Amino acid sequence: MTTKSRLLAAAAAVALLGAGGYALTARAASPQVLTMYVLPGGMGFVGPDHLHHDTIAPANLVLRAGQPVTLRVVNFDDGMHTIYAPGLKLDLVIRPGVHYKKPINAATSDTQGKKDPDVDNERTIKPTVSTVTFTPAKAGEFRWHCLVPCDGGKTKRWDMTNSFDGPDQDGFMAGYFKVLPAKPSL
Ligand SMILES: [Cu+2]
Repeated sequence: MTTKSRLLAAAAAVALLGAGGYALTARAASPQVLTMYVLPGGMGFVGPDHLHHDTIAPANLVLRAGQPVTLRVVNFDDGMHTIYAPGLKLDLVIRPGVHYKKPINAATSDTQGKKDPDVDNERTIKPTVSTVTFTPAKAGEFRWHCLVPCDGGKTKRWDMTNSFDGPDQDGFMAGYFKVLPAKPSL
């Protein structure tokens, strides 16, 4: 960097600081990033039937009206899911995790007589990340749920049965976005 360009850079920095109000506004507009995880049956939470179920966690998130948010959903399941919240005009399709060939390892449980086909199957899944960025328009409580009939097999799609407040089980394939009122402008 030449002396002249250093001076120019310093002048630019001073100009930015001088426009303090604008700089603050620009920073506030960058999206809040929140991560949710999709856990397949064998890794998911335990339901009242004492079985592990497909789970999206955390199921409940706090957002702010007018504040952009990027949802990152990391899917460790080989199935597709969705985060559908019509009140927020949100319909995120969560791409399935991808199977890969597991190297044979004498220390893994499948060589020790503890065969659990579900768990062995799940250990060979490379997670995928699906993202969506949106800005909640108004404060309130918005329920989401998964539109894909999931949680099959021995758990008999219990996740897909109704909670007290809507379709699918809260804390497994349903939850809430709590949107706080917009921050008053400075
Ligand atoms: Cu689902």
